[in-house]
Amino acid sequence: HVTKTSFAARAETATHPLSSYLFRLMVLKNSNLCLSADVSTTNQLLSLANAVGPSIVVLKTHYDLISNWDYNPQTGTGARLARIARRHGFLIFEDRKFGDIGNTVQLQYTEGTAKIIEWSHITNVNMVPGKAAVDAMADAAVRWRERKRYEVKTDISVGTPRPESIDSDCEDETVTPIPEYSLEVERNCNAGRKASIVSITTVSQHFEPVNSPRSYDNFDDESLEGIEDAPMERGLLILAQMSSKGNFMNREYTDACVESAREHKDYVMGFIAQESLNTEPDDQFMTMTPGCQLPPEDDEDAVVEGDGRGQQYNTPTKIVGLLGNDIIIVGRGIIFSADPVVEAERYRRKAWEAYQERIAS
Ligand code: 5BU
Repeated sequence: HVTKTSFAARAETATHPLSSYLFRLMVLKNSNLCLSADVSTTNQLLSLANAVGPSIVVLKTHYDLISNWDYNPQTGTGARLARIARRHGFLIFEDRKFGDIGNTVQLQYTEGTAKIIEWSHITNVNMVPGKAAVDAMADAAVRWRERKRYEVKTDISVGTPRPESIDSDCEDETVTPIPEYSLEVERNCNAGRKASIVSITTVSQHFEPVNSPRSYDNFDDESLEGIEDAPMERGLLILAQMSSKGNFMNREYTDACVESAREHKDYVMGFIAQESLNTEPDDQFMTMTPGCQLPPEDDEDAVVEGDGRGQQYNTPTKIVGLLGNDIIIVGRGIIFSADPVVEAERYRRKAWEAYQERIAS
């Protein structure tokens, strides 16, 4: 199912607004590269994102690999990464591989320490527990978007409704008003399932103006030309196939993933898979593919097979050209190279050439 349709044309027909945005970004940056930023500290993550930003269209995170992840929603690691993403024009993809009952994944997605939905445009789900996980995440995303639109309209941020009993003893809690705006913070303890206002904030705390002062030295303003803001949307990739040796994702499982994606076209952007899974004329899904490495530049015929720990590698040419995937996901191939910026460019070029050859053939 290798499509020869260009990314530009697919931007026009994509059913998901984030997919459409991502296709346009790909055309603008001549890039179908996703960096898997598997580093250990917040500083490493942010510097890498800032340095490699111009070459990539997606940055994949495992937030739980970061030893000092700062959970503050306004000033923490997620919010800072989101600002870098906005500056360079790339989407953030938290590779969380949610895999539990619907109610639990919904809470893990929107609540808890990391509040992934707040800073990550895209995340993914392991569908082994069944389709309900996807349904629940789609539902959470709809409610998130409505809440965000409400916040923008009214300048207030609304907390997630909680069962009455949990909030009933919150009277003792001291809630500090945000001094900058010196507005009374109202805490509605007994709102039950009704949304309660927990803090007042301005739109600019969530959405930094495009022409705000840049705090990163090596950022090239020119690269922003033509890049518009990502739509206020969230997207999901279904984990349909894995790169690791001996994985249990068989055809029946993969088919169920495709079925679920078709049921949620306005939320599911596509798949993490090893081949394109668009089989029906209406299928508009994107495929992102991990397990990608290039042989060293001075030994291009060398074979890179795996990492000795179950990972299996293919080249960008095979992944994009032969198997029809859209975006390559590269981690150690770039991060562990002598110069990640130069190496990211080499991967970008190879994957883009493979795409150009695919649509020209
Ligand atoms: P690598 O360093 O390029 O091997 O890293 C690959 C990344 O992609 C790493 O973060 C994995 O967790 C992730 N990954 C993968 O390798 N294979 C898969 O099938 C899926 C994710 Br899903």
